[in-house]
Amino acid sequence: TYDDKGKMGPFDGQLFVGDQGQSKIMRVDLEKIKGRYQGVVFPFREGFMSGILRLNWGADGSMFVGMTSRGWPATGQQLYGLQRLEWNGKMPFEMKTVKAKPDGFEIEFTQPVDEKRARDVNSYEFTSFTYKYGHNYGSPVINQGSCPIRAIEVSADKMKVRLVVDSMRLGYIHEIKAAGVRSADNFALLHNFGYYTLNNFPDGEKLAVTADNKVEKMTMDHQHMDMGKNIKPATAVSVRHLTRQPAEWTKGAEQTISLNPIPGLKYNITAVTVKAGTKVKLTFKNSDDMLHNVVITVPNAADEVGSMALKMGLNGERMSYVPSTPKVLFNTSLLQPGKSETIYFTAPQKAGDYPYECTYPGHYLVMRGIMKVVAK
Ligand SMILES: [Cu+2]
Repeated sequence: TYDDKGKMGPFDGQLFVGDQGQSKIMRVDLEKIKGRYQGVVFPFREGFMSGILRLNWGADGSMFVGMTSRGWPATGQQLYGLQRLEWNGKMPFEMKTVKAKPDGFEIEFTQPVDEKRARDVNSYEFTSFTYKYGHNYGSPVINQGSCPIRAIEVSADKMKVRLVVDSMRLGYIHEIKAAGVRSADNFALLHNFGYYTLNNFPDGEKLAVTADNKVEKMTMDHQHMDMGKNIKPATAVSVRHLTRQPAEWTKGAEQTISLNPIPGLKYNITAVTVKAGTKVKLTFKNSDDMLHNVVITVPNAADEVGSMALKMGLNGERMSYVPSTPKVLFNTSLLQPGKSETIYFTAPQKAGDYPYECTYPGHYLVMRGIMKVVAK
């Protein structure tokens, strides 16, 4: 639904889109370049009670949010719901919009920015990517590439930042992170990322790169980025993810667990008991039409690990959405529909309830179970 009278404050003319599965509302700003629409999407409001289906304006300018999770599970745990969203009149510090430029982007903010931080190349990160489209559910992210920033200029009123950006690609989505930008009052952004889909470059003047606006990431950051690329994906062999039976298990596994997804974002088994120290063989067969994994955590860590996975963003899929934290004990790879994987592990020595969950974004709140470890 469009905001046509500034009902949500600074976002007059923008489009709000509800998401059923993730129970959140996104904010979209479009521009027409050479006859074709393109634009940017930001997170707007999260944490609704059920799956969002319909947004509509009330006579008082508030937004009515109609919800259900019947037939498809949602992050909001209620079966159905109706909530009302109202602007409290306070100006949030947000990226109001992002516009394409012939040589980069211009970010407009809702409040004046701190100039020093806004001029700092380390305040931003730009990455382009696309999706591999196909008949299976859940297209993977492919062809990621970084977009180095060459120049930054802050407008006189401090409301806009113009960036000269390399390696922008037509037909690609550009992730725009501005985590380091602060308002003049030193507030962080309420949401510090957005996604711009570039169909055409606009005409217009390019920004001349001068000694004054030129920027370059320090060598140190390049090293960081390279190190990031060399991080072993979670599919590499580790104790957490052994896909071959250990040689010392001469008598084989002592217990076998077979998991598969069932409709409604669930596992076929939601509770399993193992004795402490048991040699376990766990097979996960992804018989579903979307991507899933199995991640076993230490007791009471399911929510924390699930939300860490959610924050992995573009790196998530490469890492099977398994965050690097000691709270993850064992995990399978992220499995494409129709694929199957077996992992081998020794059950913890300490008795307790060890959760297992799918950490694919949006699944962990519902797709989970408990591995109960009992004393031998
Ligand atoms: Cu899943």
